[in-house]
Amino acid sequence: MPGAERTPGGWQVTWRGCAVMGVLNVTPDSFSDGGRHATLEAALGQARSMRDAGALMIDVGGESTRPGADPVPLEEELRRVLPLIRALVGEGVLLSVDTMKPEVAEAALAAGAHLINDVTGLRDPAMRRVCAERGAPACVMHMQGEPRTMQRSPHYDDVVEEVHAFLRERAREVLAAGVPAVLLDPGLGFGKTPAHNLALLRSLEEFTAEPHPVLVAVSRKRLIDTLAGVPDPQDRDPGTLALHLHAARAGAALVRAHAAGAHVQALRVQAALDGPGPLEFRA
Ligand code: HH2
Repeated sequence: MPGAERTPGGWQVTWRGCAVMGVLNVTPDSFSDGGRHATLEAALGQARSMRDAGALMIDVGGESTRPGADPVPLEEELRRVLPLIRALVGEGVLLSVDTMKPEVAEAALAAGAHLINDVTGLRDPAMRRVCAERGAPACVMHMQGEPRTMQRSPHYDDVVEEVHAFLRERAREVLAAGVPAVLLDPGLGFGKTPAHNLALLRSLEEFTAEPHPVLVAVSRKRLIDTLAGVPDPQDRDPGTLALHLHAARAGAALVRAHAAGAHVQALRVQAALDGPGPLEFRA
């Protein structure tokens, strides 16, 4: 599993194998965990349990990106995420913040968060500037269109080639703006049909061959319903695990998951199976 070490200069993350980014949405309307962490205590409890289960980092989000979600005003998003970020930074948790707003990114990084996860791929130059000035790495995700309308009629001539070209170009642009490091994410479910998502999952090696770590995030998404007939997002963790284990074997550095503990366990077992040497274990 990758290691994260706190050094006097900050966190040092070694991307070796695949790690877990635990999802923590403090929103009333996220598609699978909306309303579950409405109080600071509930959110902290969930974050601590994911950390204790071995998640490398926690991804805090205060605005749902599901298709058709209503935009959240800046003040409201800040009100949702900042107290939680401050508390978790105080507990030494490695923190990513899922936001599309440069103002939220700025406040989150000023409060001690470590990474910005922007589903718009840092297309706003102000977002690139904030990350660069604060010396924060960023996750660059591909999305066709906008969250509200992205699932209406996504179209690609060659989804793998187009998403790959977008990520390569955007990574170049973000790094050129002075952002110290990027993670790349094909953005499964963001302006993509089930066939597009499957094509990307089957071609992940093309992305993981890039010099940047790759994040894969299909946790509880509708693709699992399409593939296995699971209408309730709460019931989709087994399908999520199957897809994320596949992603890990294809070289993903990070999987974003609601069921963080189950992922840590499954990834450890898979890593032991795939490891080069004789299995070492305590009897
Ligand atoms: N998916 C969601 C949110 N953030 N970030 C990245 N990098 N990649 C993703 O695929 C991704 C993401 C959607 O999932 P969730 O947070 O569970 O739901 P909601 O957006 O409704 O809060």
